[in-house]
Amino acid sequence: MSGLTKQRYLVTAALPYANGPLHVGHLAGAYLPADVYVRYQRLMRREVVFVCGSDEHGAAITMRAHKEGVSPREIVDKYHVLIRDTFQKIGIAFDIYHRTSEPLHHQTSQEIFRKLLENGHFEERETEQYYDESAKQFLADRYIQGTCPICGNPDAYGDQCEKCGTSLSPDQLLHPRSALSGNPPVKRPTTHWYFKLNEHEAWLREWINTGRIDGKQVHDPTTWKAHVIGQCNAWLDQGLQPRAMTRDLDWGVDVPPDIPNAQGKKLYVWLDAPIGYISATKQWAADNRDNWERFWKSEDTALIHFIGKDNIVFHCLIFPAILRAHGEFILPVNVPANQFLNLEGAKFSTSRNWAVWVHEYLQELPGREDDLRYNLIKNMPEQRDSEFTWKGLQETTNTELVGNLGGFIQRVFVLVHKNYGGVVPRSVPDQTFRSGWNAETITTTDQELYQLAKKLEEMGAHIEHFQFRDALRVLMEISSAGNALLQFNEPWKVAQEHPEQVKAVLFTALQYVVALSVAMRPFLPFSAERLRAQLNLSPFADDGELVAILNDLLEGNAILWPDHRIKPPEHLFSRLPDEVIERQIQKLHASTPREAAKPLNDSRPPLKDTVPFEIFAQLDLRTATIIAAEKIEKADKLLRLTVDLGFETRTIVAGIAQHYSPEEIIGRQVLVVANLAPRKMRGIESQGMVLMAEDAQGRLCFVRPDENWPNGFAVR
Ligand code: B3M
Ligand code: ZN
Repeated sequence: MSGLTKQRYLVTAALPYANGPLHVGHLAGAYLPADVYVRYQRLMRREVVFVCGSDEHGAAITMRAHKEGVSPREIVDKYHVLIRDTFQKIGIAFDIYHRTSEPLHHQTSQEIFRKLLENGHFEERETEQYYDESAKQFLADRYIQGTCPICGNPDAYGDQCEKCGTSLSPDQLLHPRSALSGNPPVKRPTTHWYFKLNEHEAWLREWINTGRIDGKQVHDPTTWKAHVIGQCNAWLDQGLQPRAMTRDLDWGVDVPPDIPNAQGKKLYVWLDAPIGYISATKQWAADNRDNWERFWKSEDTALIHFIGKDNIVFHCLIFPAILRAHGEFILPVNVPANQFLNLEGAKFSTSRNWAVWVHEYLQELPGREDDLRYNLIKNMPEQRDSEFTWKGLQETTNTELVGNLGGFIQRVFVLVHKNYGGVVPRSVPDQTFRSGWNAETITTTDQELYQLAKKLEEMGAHIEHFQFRDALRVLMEISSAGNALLQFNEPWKVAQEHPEQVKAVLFTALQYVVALSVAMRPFLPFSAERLRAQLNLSPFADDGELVAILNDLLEGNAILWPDHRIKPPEHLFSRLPDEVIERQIQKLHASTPREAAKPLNDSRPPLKDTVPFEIFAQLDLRTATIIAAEKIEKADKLLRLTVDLGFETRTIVAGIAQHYSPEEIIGRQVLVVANLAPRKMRGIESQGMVLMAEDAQGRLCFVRPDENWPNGFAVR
């Protein structure tokens, strides 16, 4: 291709915010692909360092601390440990799992900030920003809530409406309020350092699309994913603007204090977080008596960022611009971002607890790390969004791991023990048998060894092109061919008449098993290690095992020799029973807030989070009377009501048709939420809401004044 062969690899995986546990969507998005890639490179004896760590700054952390009523420090300490341990238990083989709260990181970030400032890459700008007078602080976008101008959601955030997904700026919110106090914020002037991203637009466009900088080829764009390049170009086409790289906050990396006006200013989290990759490398180098600059300042290093698609602009445009503005650093040769994984037909949602938490999975399904890894790699959202389902996990485990892969290995072990007492047989050269790749083809062990090498190369090529699903498919094709080899030659039947042929078939099958044990390692590290032990081979050193067997196979050499003794058969995988899957499906549904009330003895719904009085006061509740009611065609739950508010009449669509007939409610007094954003239901605009009480069976009754009261008066 482009002759961009590199001497070493620096692989990064997005630094998770230390504000909550990991779910399987995170794994499939960035960590598993990175881990497969790194493990493969180690098996190819390539120098690779794999860094990650906790992202401990930013509103994600302080919001969580605010919610739990503890300090940001307590939050990051708790989740850093939980996440680090979870990664380790699911087999993500980082060389270092660092933290952005470490002094080394603060120092590194400050140095880079200073260099950018000295080189004239910032401009100081004064702008007006929202400030909470009672909390006495400026408000990050996330800390401003208000009504979404697009969908009317009253709880949209200053950066995004989570209901309709629109990204917003705080100024677009209607009726903004502070998430800290609930008060309307005021505008105050403040000064920040803006990185002149606009000055980098031209070379970024060239670099992304052609892989060239100043005419020099530094990456191969044909290996980049189309959706990554597409997203970058969409940003570039809108024109890049200067971006504020500092914030008024009290948690984060300080702007170096000797810089004028630094007082109270912190680095923007998206400036310091990617620098976390550099500080992690520095710490790794210090721990291993190595030189970090080999990895960040040498064109011989391939820097690769594994991330989810929501981080593309930061890793493909903003961070590269910062690295280049700094002047000493290399740029990534690829950013193989994944799309999103969904869960049982819906998006993962931390707030609704619609998630499969990895630490809980590890506890509740012990010993099934590889079952999960396999399923997630098979369904990895490489090119488009994909989905995790529990039934799917059961299917891949029982059919593909237990049935295909485990079944083949088990049969070989059993046959070798039955026929040869567990000792690898010595077969005569050129003995022929049917090939596992095609029943019609008569083959020899030599030809099969060559075929095996070709398949391993095919698998490796997919991994090098970030096609992990395809690589896994090729792995399973090797196992399927092994099964077919046994099926076509039936060594259990012909043992008596054709002992030489049986020897050759089982000898060949053993070579397949050894090849699988190595090829499984990137995807299924736990089972690969167990299989290695069963084969009575030394444990993995992750140091060129794959390239070693490839060289042997290509030279026509066996990779397991006659007279070697293997251990007795043991199952590598086990079936996932229905009960386990059913329990997990139930748990998932039971733990979402809406469902939570049902199965408990006390079937009253759980209390919602406390809200400040100011939020309650924003609701405009009024007395009203229903003056007309009618059924709505083809909507058997809805009634169309006309209510008199004293000063006007309104149409309200209410989901009460299964509880009340229109006739029985006309003339009834009710309470109405009068300032609810209008909503269309069945084509009718509903201009408010009638308050109802609901019991455990879902029955409804009206809430109303206890004596006849004039309409249109406030309820408080
Ligand atoms: N913590 C955002 C995220 O988890 C962020 C990634 C940082 S990578 C430098 O989506
Ligand atoms: Zn919205």
